[in-house]
Amino acid sequence: MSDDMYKKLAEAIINGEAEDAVNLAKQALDQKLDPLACITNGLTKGIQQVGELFSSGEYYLPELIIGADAMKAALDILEPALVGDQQREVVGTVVIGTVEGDLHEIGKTLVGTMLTANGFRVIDIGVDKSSEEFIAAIKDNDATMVGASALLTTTMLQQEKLIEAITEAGLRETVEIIVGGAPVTEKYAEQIGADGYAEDAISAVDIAFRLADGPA
Ligand code: B1M
Repeated sequence: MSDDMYKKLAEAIINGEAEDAVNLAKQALDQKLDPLACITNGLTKGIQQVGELFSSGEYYLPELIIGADAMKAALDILEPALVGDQQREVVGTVVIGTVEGDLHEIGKTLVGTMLTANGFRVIDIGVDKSSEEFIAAIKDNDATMVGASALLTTTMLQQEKLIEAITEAGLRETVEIIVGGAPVTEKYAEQIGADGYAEDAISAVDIAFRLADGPA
């Protein structure tokens, strides 16, 4: 039953059918399916397929936008179910955002939701955020961790600039920095001096817990 639902969710995203995606997401919750599995095996598979169709020239920008909007609509239903209503002790405060020049928000938001679900206080500053905006949010919220997402090979370079700016602002010893996003690799993260790299939202939580004990 769950495989069938994942397939339908993926198809709704590929076809850019937001209403279908929302109805399926609601059905999935009614059927007590695991919301994270629905996101990972259904919605994410669908949007990856949209990306491939875009790369191969079968889809153009409008289809990319429509697919992403359908995914966001379904995530609005599924993400609250990930967080639940449990009250926990705050593990740490994380400022999370997508770097300057980059408008991709879905993966960053999912990482933020999973961190929230696991007891972190998450300050999501949004997309296309400059180093100065990250730094202001760190200071305003006494953050102990920063998460920077980048989805483009061009904008991943901003992650390095962000780390440099945090160092110049005298905050490098007070915050742990995690980077991620489709083009980012563990090697790149090491090269630019990040404290952690995560390839998906679940490993982002693992890394955040590992780093939560405090700056190295
Ligand atoms: Co864009 N886009 N896009 N896009 N888009 C990609 C990234 C691309 C790979 C598509 C392709 O060509 N196959 C390609 C990048 C090529 C490259 O640089 N190598 C691309 C391009 C080219 C572009 C434009 C330049 C297109 C154009 O205008 N001609 C343009 C750039 C705009 C800009 O940012 N300045 C553009 C625009 C867009 C939309 C706005 C239409 C839309 C985003 C809408 C939105 O977010 N509101 C969009 C989409 C949807 C995609 C694809 C299809 C899907 C991205 C996504 O949401 N994935 C994408 C193709 C792909 O990735 N396969 C593509 C689902 C999400 C759950 O996964 O974001 O990878 P992801 O996040 C994962 C992990 O990466 C990780 O965990 C997440 C959850 O598992 N992760 C982190 C992410 N951030 C993390 C942070 C962490 C840790 C882990 O720590 C802090």
